Order: sequence, then structure tokens, then C-alpha cells
Amino acid sequence: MRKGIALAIAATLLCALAVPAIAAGYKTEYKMDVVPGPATAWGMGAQYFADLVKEKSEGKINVKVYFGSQLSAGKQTSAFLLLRNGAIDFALQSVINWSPQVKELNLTAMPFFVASQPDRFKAVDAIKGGKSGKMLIDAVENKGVKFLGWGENGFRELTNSKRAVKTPADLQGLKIRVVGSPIYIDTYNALGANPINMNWAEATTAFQQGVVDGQENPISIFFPLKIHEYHKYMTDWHYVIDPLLFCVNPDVWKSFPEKDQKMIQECVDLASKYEIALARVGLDGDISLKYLQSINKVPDITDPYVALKKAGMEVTILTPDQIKAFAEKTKPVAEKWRKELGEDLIKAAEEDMAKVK
Ligand code: X2X
Repeated sequence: MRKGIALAIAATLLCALAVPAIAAGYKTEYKMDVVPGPATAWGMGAQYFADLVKEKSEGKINVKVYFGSQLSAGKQTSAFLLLRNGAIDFALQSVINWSPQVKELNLTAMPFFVASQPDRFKAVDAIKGGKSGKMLIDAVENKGVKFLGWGENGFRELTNSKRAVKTPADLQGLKIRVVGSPIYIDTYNALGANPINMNWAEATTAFQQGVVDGQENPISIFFPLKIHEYHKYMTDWHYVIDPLLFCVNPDVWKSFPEKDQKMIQECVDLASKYEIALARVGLDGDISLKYLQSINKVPDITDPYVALKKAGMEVTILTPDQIKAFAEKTKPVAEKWRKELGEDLIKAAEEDMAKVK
């Protein structure tokens, strides 16, 4: 009996001792979801965020980045639901992968919508910082995920192993791997290609085995992911862009005291600038390069075109007229998706982009 009481007292004391740690409310690890690997702009941006948070919280907040969609068992288009229900704490994710749940996020996947602007980077910045960007953020938050900041995967270019693609005729029948997002299937069907919906986690094996002929992704990703080993031909057409979103589960966010929230937001702001500069370096004149120099974080490759050509890729840069031929073919897709997304959002984006023309 006495032993029992002693044990109960000991247990109570232990609980009392444990309270401060629980009150501080930190998990031993916060899981962060990322699709590609650590050598990409996307992966490096997420890792930089995690490192900054660790440093500024003096080791108390430990964000661990899980690359390669590990947290969603490779299923990148299911990650939004896992973040919302708390299985994932933080994410740096692409609008494409969340567009099945948040339809507004298809905005920048409208074929040749942002790409048709005179300065494509200014145009996408105008969306991110404008009324349409706010509408995207609201759409994400209304679906139960807290937005912290923008990142960028980039304008998406085409690669394949069969032939140089210069006209829509060159694309006929090519098997192109795309993310499982309906607007991409529509776009490639309209272009006469054969779109194959596949997670990124399986894509490299599919390239190796020649199960598909091609794929589309931002140029900044090609070298780190060794696309040149599978595909000889690249077509530069910037037809769509996928911004990235730094987000957090709302309950996880609320669990942090205000001081931590402020610190985490500062880390997102720094990581966002760094990640976007990595995604754009060599593509936007010297703007991103200068920024990376100013923070002393210049990557090994500062001109992805040179790196890919050196690695043996044949790069076709389409002229504005050549791009028009592809845009013509995808007009019905753009019209269909205008209706799906609603005129309000499209008009807001057009107005945002018009301001920087
Ligand atoms: O799967 C892709 O193509 C990637 C890596 O770009 C995305 O996650 C959208």
C-alpha cells in the first residue's frame, strides 16, 4: 500500500517536472514536405528554412525536411490533405500538386497565360503580390492550411528523348509524363501528345526505362536531377509556371507563442527570397545572381543553359511566333479553364499583370 502511495507521489512529481516541456509545446520534430530532392532550388530553399529556424530558436524548433514526397508515400497530390489533418506540419509545395483540392491554384497552369506577358518574372511577381495572389492565399486558407510565403519552382520547359520539338507537329504522339492534374492532361491532349499521369517519385525510373518519351519541369531542376542523362532535347517555351507555397498546419501554427511565430515568419521571408533566386538564377538577367552574391550563397550552376548544353543537351529556344503556334492549339483549354476558375480570379490576375507591362 505504502509502496503504491510512494509510486503515485513519484509519478505526480515526474508529471510536474515534465510540465514545463509540455507547456512550451514543442514537438521533438516538425515534419516538412517537399517533392524533389535536396539539390534542387526547391529542396535547398526548404532546408535553408529548417536550418534558420533551428538556429534562431536555439535548437528548440526542429524542422526536418522530408524530400521525395516521403511523407505522402510518393503521392504528391495527396499531400495537401495530410498537411490539413496534421500528419504533415510544414510544407513547401507546388500549386500544381494542391490544385486537385484547391481549384484556384490552377491559375498559373493556364497554358501561355503568364508566359505571354512581356516580362514573365515581373508578371508572376505581380500575381503573387497582387489581388489575384491574395485570392489564391484565401482559397488555400479557406480549405484549412495556413499560408506563410511564396516560393517558386519555375516556368516549365519540355524535354524528351525522341526529337527536337519546334512545332506542335513535333509533339504528336510523344508520351509526356505530367503531374496528376487535369489541366495538364487537357493541355497535352490539345497539343496532340500522349500525356501520362505519374508521380515524380516514379518518374526517374520511367525515364530510365523509356516508359515515357518526355516530361516538363523548370530548367533549374534539370541539371540537379540529371534529366540530360535521359533526354537529349529541350524546348524552351515557358508555357506555365508553378509558384511554391510555404505553409503550415493551422493547429501547429497556433501552438507556437507569438514570439516564435514572428521568428518563423522571418525565416520564411529569408528562405523565400533565397529559394526564388535559386530558381531564377541565369534566367532573369543578373537580378537573382546579384542577390545570391549579396547573401554569399552563389550556387555551383549560375547558368542552367550552359550547364545543360555542356552535358550534351540540344536546347531549342522558341521564337515568339513559334510559341504562338502552340498557344493557338491550347486556346480551347484556356477557355475551358477560365470558366472553371471563374472570371473574377482571371480578371484580377490580368489586371495585376497589366500593371507591370
Ligand atoms: O512533379 C513535378 O513535376 C514537380 C516536381 O515539378 C512537382 O512537384 C510539381
